[in-house]
Amino acid sequence: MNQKKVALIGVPMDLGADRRGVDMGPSAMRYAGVMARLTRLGFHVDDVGDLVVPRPSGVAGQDLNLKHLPEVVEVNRNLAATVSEKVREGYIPLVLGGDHSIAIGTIAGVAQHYRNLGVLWFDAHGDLNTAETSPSGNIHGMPLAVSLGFGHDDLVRIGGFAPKVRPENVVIIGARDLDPGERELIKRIGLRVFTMHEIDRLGMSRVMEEALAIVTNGTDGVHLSLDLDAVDPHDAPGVGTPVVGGLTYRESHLAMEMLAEAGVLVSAEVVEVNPILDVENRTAKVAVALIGSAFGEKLL
Ligand code: HAR
Ligand code: MN
Ligand code: MN
Ligand code: MN
Repeated sequence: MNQKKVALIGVPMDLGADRRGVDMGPSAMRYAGVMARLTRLGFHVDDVGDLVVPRPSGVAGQDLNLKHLPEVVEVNRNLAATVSEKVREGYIPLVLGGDHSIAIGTIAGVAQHYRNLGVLWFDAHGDLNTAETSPSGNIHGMPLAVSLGFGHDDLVRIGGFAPKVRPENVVIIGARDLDPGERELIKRIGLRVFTMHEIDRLGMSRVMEEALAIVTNGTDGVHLSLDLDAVDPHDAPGVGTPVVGGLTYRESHLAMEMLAEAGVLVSAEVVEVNPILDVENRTAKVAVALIGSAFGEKLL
């Protein structure tokens, strides 16, 4: 039998965000036992280690409302190449962030092989800003826009083609903090966003049924982009931009369990874990537990 293989790729990057500390996310998730968790599920796990993240070169990109643009581009180019190589070798890449700007590189690498990629984007935020709409200039608020083909050319063209994904193959789940420009883009391109309001009304089970139907319709694989700030700060306090009113521990697990049952996952990233702001590594532990569920761990 062909054993399923997972490639762990750490990206200790925090230059896409204002608050320092998410660069320690990969260490925190390794410490919380991500390797053993996946091995126990029967996966062959290859930890390729951490990518090199350059020191910030001062104020480059500020004038464009794109903080640390050259560094973010460099890291994401390397990440795209690493992810693409691992997919070619038959691995499911699992990227440990790092701030959410690294989704640009992960998706660029995966989309090289899956030209009709579906994306499940769990987040309190939309990550649909461009330099023109961003209130902060932080690139971690932009990666989904970039993957859809909106934003600065240096970001959009990573991997040599654009867009990486189409709006009809993407859903956001858990949103509760959307900027005006993001709302406008969502309406313009018809992106399906399951806000907390819909999760409250329909329940996570129905939301995931609908979300999975969308991301598997006419696609050749599904990418999971899991921002830990989708989870309520009560359960995941160690994130840079917490927003009250998020997913409960069980709602987030149910979502991952249903994703695993669908059997469509081809790549994943887990981002925005900030050990500096955490309480006894709680958020990294939640992250690793959710990874377990997404990769097939069952309660019985
Ligand atoms: N929307 C805000 C901005 O663009 C905040 C985005 C922030 N944070 C994240 N990404 N963690 O999901 O600056
Ligand atoms: Mn995010
Ligand atoms: Mn977020
Ligand atoms: Mn609780």
